[in-house]
Amino acid sequence: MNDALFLSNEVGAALLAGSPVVALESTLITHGFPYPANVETALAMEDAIRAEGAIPATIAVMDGRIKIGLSRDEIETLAGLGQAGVRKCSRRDLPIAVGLGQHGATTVAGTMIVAHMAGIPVFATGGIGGVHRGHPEDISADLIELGRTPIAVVCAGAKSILDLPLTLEVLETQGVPVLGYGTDTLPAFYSRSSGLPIDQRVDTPQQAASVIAARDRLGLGHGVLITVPVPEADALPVDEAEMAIAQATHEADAAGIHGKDVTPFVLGRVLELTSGRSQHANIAALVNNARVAAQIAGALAG
Ligand code: PSU
Ligand code: MN
Repeated sequence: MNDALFLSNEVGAALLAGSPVVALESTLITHGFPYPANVETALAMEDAIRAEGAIPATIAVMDGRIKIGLSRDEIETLAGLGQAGVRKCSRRDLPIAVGLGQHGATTVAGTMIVAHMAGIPVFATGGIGGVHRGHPEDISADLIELGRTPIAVVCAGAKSILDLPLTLEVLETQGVPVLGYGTDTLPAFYSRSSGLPIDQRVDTPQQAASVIAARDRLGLGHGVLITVPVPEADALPVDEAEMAIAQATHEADAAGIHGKDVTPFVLGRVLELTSGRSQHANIAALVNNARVAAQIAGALAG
């Protein structure tokens, strides 16, 4: 294996044994949530994966070393460093963080790259990046990575801070199948449906695993997006989410925020504007996605 990678003993042993492993990102710890919700959510996702009989592998760069399977202490350390002390790492950022011995939190794109290097085919997160509202030139590196790296990403769709129709267009261009897990429409993260059609509904972990396995049999090197609606009881009313998102996006434009800072800024403002209610839906989606990802990893391994 690549000598920049440092696997925890537990993750190394699980991969050797062919047991199910689920990769997790670290940007949501440093840039997605405030403390202590970030640590609690990261650990709750790990617990949900273990409860399904799989092993969690949270990924980050620590002092230039790519760690796969962070300890609880390492998760606390990253959370303590926060946005200011940790580089947000998509594809372009990984060589900088590794080469210069920095700390890095992996985004969806960054986590996919590392998971693929380590041989972990399934990854759970909350929302993927996409095309930003009003800024069709701002296309998240997540979408391009999905087009070139064979990892299954289990998510709750994308937040409607993004332009969801344009995001689906880019995914189509990139050749990424978008599956709806128990749904016929694209989930809109805080709410269960955006009303937009996905490519195919699947209803079981086995069906999702069959699509992933067929992608490999065909030698197609792209990602698969598996979208899972937030649990009904935890969804945020659409009006409330929409109002907060519209205002936060407007503020980001007015403040001239751009590049990799847009997503953390908008997510932070939505949290404040909904008095933390968005956080409840967010955490519920993350934990649910971790559980579904573990089931799919189990079906793939079995
Ligand atoms: N969307 C969310 N929560 C997040 C992110 C996106 O709802 O925490 C993070 C993920 O790590 C994602 C990244 O990969 O933001 C996308 O950033 P950008 O839009 O700059 O590509
Ligand atoms: Mn962007």
